[in-house]
Formats: sequence, C-alpha cells, structure tokens
Amino acid sequence: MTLIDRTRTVLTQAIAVYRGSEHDRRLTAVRDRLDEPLRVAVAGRVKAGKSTLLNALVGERLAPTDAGECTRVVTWYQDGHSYQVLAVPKQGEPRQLRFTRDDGVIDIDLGGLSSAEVAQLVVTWPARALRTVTLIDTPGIGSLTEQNAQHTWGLLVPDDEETPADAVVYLLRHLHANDIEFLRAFHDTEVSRPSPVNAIGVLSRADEIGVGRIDSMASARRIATRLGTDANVRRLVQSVVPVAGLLAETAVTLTEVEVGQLRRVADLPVRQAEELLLSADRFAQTMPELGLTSIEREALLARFGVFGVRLASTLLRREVAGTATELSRELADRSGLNNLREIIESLFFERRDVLKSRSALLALAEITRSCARPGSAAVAAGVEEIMASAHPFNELRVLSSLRAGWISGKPDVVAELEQLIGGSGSSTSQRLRLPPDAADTELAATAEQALARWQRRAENPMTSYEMTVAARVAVRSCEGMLAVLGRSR
Ligand SMILES: Nc1nc2c(ncn2[C@@H]2O[C@H](COP(=O)(O)OP(=O)(O)OP(=O)(O)O)[C@@H](O)[C@H]2O)c(=O)[nH]1
Ligand SMILES: [Mg+2]
Repeated sequence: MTLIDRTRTVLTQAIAVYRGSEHDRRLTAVRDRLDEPLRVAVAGRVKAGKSTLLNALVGERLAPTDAGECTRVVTWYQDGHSYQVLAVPKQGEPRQLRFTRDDGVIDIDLGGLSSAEVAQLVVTWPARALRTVTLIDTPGIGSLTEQNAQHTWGLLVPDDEETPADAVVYLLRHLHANDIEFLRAFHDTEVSRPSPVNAIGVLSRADEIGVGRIDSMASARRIATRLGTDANVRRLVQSVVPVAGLLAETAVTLTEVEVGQLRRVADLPVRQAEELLLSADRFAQTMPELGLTSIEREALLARFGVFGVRLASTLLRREVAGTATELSRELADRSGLNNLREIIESLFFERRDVLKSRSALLALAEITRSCARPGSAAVAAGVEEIMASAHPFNELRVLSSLRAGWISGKPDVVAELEQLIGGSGSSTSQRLRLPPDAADTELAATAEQALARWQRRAENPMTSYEMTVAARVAVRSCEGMLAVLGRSR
C-alpha cells in the first residue's frame, strides 16, 4: 500500500472514531486535503519581495505588492473554474468580494472590512501554474504591527491546528536573527525536529545585492551558496537559491510596449547607455532625446529595476534576444526563476505524497493527543506505525539528522548519502547523480553498486551507530529504486 493510501486508511478509521464530535469536520477536511494540490506558503520578513515572487510563480500579477490593505492579509491563490475572491472574516460568514483588474493587477475591494477583521482571503483563479500548487501569500514577519506578525506566525505555526501549509518558500534578504527563530518554530514538529524537509530558502531581491550591477546575479549566487552551506541555515532550509523576483515577475508578464521602450535604450551607443543607467535618478531624469517620457521611465524602473533595464537592454543590443518572447525567456532564466521552479519541482512536487501525508498525520496525531475517545488509541498507534515504518519518513528523518550535523563521516560519504536518500531531489537519476536522461540499464547498474557499498557500510562494525542507521535507510532507498526499475523493464 502506498503512503497516501495508508494515511487515508488511518484517517478513515479516525473519522469513524470521532464521528459526531467537534473533530468530525476537521478530519474530513484533512482527508480531502490529501487529494488537493500541494500548499506552499511564501513567507519572510516585511518587504522581502514575497508577493512579487508569488506573482512570478503564477505568471500573473495577482498578489498586490507595495502598499494597500490587502498585503496585510493572508491570501490563498488556488485554481478553479471561475474568477472569484472570498473573504473569510474572523467573525461571521465568508463572503464574496468585488474586484477589478487593471493592467493585469487585481485590486480587491474589502467591502467595508478592515484587514484586521479578515482571517484570510481566498482568490480562485484559473491559472495553469495553480493546478499543481495552491500558493499562500503571507504578511511580512516583523511587520509594522505586532498583530500581523502573530497572524502569520499563527498560520505557519498554529498551536492547536494542523499547519495549513505543506511546505514553505522562505525569503531571506540578509540573514536576520528573526529569520532563524521563525524557521525554527515552523519546523518544531513531530516527524523531525528541526526539519529542513519542507522549506526552501530564497535569497530574494538578488539584483539589489550587487547594487544593480550587471553581474549582480553572480554575486548573489555566491552568497546564496555560502548561506546554503552554513550549518545554521542547513538545519532549517534545504537549499538557498538567489532570485531577482521583480525581474522574474516582469519577465513572465512582459509586454510588447515595454520591449519597444527598452529598444530605445538598446539602440544608444554602449557608453551613453551605461552613463544613463548609472543610477535610477539618472535614468529617470536625463537625456530627453531618448524619446521616453518621465512617466514611461518611472514605469520601466518600477517593473524592471535598474538592473533589469540594464540587463534587458544589453540582451537586446547584443541580439541575445530579438522578440518579446525571447526576451521574456532569457530574463526568466537569468532572474533565477527557472532555477527556483526546478528546485520546487524536485524538492516539493516530486515529494508531494510524503509532504501531504506528513501534514495529515501531524494533524491526526494532534487530535488523538488532545481528545481521547474509545478507539482513539488505536488510531494513534496507527499513526505512530506509519511514521516509524514508512520508508519516505525514514529518509526524511535521516535527512534532518544529516542537516543537523548528527551524522558524521567522510565528507564525500555524507554527501553521497544525502543525495541517495533524496536530499537534492527524489527522482532516481538525481539520487544516483546521473543525468536526467540516463538509460534504465545505467540507472540499475549504478543503483546495484550503491546498494553493495551501503550494505557494506551498514554491516561494518567500525561504522558509527548513527551512520549504521542511516546506511540501512540508504540500502532500502537503493532496493526501492531497483524494484521500480525492475518493474519498468
Ligand atoms: N529591485 C527589486 N525590487 C523588488 C524585488 N522584489 C520586490 N521588489 C520591490 O519591493 C517592494 C515590496 O515587494 P513585495 O513583493 O510587495 O514584498 P512583500 O514581501 O510581499 O511585502 P509585504 O507583503 O508588505 O511584507 C515592491 O516595491 C517591489 O517592487 C526584486 O527582486 N528586486
Ligand atoms: Mg506582500
């Protein structure tokens, strides 16, 4: 039986046990959630660029950025057949809200409610990107009002309810003490503690790191790599990737008009263009012969940032990109968006079932702990049994131990172990460090070798206890891959 099926079975058993109680509805919701898209929250400090990045991931400018009441409300973006916005007030019934769309940006009318009165907004929007994931935009932590911070905190680290998000993309600008504290609390749960299994770090607003210089992304990549190997960070997130969110958002919503405006900059002699783009102020105010009004220039800066204008005009000048489509693709790539998408794919989507089961089992464990009923002990035992025996959870546990630095060994052995149990992605080729198009025979031969190697390590009396436990898990991972490869042949 698959992990999801086992989880569903124990949930069904729980629903029978708690029928007629206050937990009835909640358990049904937890079970339904197993089949719904993965829920990924975008979190981080105030103005870290969360909403902008969310828009880049969706491919539309849905989430409000900058000022406005709505940035202070937890907002869900989910797929659906029609466009609607629902407010869930803290008191009273949920109600539909009116919204308008201007230049692609949606503007929600809270209909007389203040942001403090709204528990959450649910935006239903037919968008391809939302078919596999429901994104949750959160108000910034450490924000203007203490109340806000508590709100987000409550969403991600609830005291009495299941965590609404299955995974989190955590935006870091510079590593801040609050960031660490926040991430710790989010991970302080049963399956693994602390656990980097469901969090990815994004070094956000990466273009600003090199003060908008054309090589800003390279600097950002170096910093992200360093952060990603920092022991404190590794305990909390799986990896840290740099993303220039604003450029990413603009790339995926680029218009022909904007490309036409950028061409004017691209057509300037290089030296003149460089001088014009020395600062945002210069770009906004000098060189009237450019043929762009100050409003147009301000608009370009707001959409691209200085870095983006520099990069995009250079790409056009060098004919790396000729059309809007080409430019959009090039900018999405260079902003780090494609890289982030790949990482979300391999660390979240390919592990969807494990993350879903994990959320459900944590919720169920909480209910059985807080409310005993005839039959609930058997449910609790069932949950325990799945958490202890299901191989994906064992992998997650080893992964967290590795990340916490509890398993020591030669660096290359530790690195191989981490990869083998799915630390960099759970596809067979990623685990075996082979290219994605490797043939099954090659995959199988490599898996056989890894199996033999890890069996020896597991049986070697000189291996430390922690490494022995981890080696046994690695052996099971190899056997699992071989079983799947055998079936497909
Ligand atoms: N240069 C640059 N500016 C960015 C980037 N991402 C966001 N911004 C700008 O930063 C400001 C805040 O962006 P948001 O996306 O609203 O940030 P947020 O984290 O959602 O903010 P709150 O919800 O208010 O906490 C906006 O003016 C964005 O245009 C980026 O990658 N580069
Ligand atoms: Mg926001």
